[in-house]
Amino acid sequence: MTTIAADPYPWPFDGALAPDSTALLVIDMQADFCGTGGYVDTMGYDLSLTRAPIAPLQAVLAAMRARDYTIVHTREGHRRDLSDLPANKRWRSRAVGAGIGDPGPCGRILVRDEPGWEIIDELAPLPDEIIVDKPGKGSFYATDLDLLLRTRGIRNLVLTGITTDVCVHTTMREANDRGFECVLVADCCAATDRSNHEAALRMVTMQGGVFGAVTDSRRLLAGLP
Ligand code: C5J
Repeated sequence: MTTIAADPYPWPFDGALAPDSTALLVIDMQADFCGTGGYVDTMGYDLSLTRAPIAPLQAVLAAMRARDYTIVHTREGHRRDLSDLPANKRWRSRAVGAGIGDPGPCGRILVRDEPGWEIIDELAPLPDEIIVDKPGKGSFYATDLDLLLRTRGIRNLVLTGITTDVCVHTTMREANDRGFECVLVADCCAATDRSNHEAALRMVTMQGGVFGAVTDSRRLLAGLP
């Protein structure tokens, strides 16, 4: 049995933690979510919250790269002609002064190939790592992520990134319904509101781990085979 310490159970449930069946998901660590002048900054949220996972994530990335785990990065963003941007998503973002598709200090907000859409330098993907571009909050919706994971025989997912309560949670729920065994790494995630982050972690652990389990980088690094 190979597991890591997690709540509410040692993860994964079947003790089958191994690099060939486990992937690290690094969700939306883009300038728009944790960089100065990006989407989250323009909405007026505290960037120190969404930047907090960077250092622990660097340690987890280094350890999992060294052990040959599959690494998947995601980017939320829209086509340059905005043909994949639902009208209500645009309307809501404009209502809070950070219109998706509109110009900002980091280029057009959440638009592909703009500076704000890029993954931050501190967590830049290596050339052989998978990058999944997604128009929505979940990483499975309108992407080939499910196909890529199943083709590699991945069954276990280690979830990190921002934001805990939105894109990370939506992805975890989608993955759990697809039968993937998920763990959320608490200090490698963050929300734009601390209590939302904490609530999102607690939700995972209800009902015996309704969406999987929660660990942290210390316990993950200590138990990683
Ligand atoms: C949001 C995300 N919060 N990456 N996106 O709009 O969580």
